[in-house]
Amino acid sequence: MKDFRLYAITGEQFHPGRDLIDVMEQAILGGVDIIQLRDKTGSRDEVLAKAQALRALTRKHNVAFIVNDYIDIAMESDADGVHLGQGDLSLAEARKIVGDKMIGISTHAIEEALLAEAQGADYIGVGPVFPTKTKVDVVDPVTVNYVRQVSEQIRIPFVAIGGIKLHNVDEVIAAGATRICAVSEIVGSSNVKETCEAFLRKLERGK
Ligand code: 3NM
Repeated sequence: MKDFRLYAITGEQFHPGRDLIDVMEQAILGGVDIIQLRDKTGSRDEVLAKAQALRALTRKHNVAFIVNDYIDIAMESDADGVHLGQGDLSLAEARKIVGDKMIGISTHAIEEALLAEAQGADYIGVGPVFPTKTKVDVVDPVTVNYVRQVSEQIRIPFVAIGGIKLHNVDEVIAAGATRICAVSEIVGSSNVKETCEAFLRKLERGK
């Protein structure tokens, strides 16, 4: 698996009137090295079309591309991987379908993180660190304490997520995160590229 530092997830509700591909290209130009398509509202055909467009974009820039939830669309668009939630397909079933593509799993407690690692996840999401309105029906914030716990106990790559902004990311880095994911702070920014560059400067300093 190609490693990554700054992970951007799509969130079209945060950039009305701005084109998805343009916004994600700005994020890539700002240094994002992995992109996830997360679309909870579109039809399957719409999600597939977006996946194909993002696959072309990410290929052009040599950036990893992940599809949330839709394992079939991840395969059909030749994404680099799929991201699953706790309630989704089991890791063993997903692995049978995707082969050596990446599988990421959202975790909200150390037991889930340990299980995902034992079952062969390629990376885990760790969150929501702070309150977020982007993901509905998510658990209460896990705080930076969970980030610290994971950084001490988990060996596979993990990415901190949930309510992460430029003004609070230093705390997350101080707790041991070396990979950061944001939705609203990145794609809702009036200058997506500069926001990504600012996140990366903070990640660099935190090393
Ligand atoms: N997953 P924002 S939190 C997609 O904790 C997602 O698993 C989470 O959006 C998790 O950066 C989240 O706008 C939303 O808060 C993150």
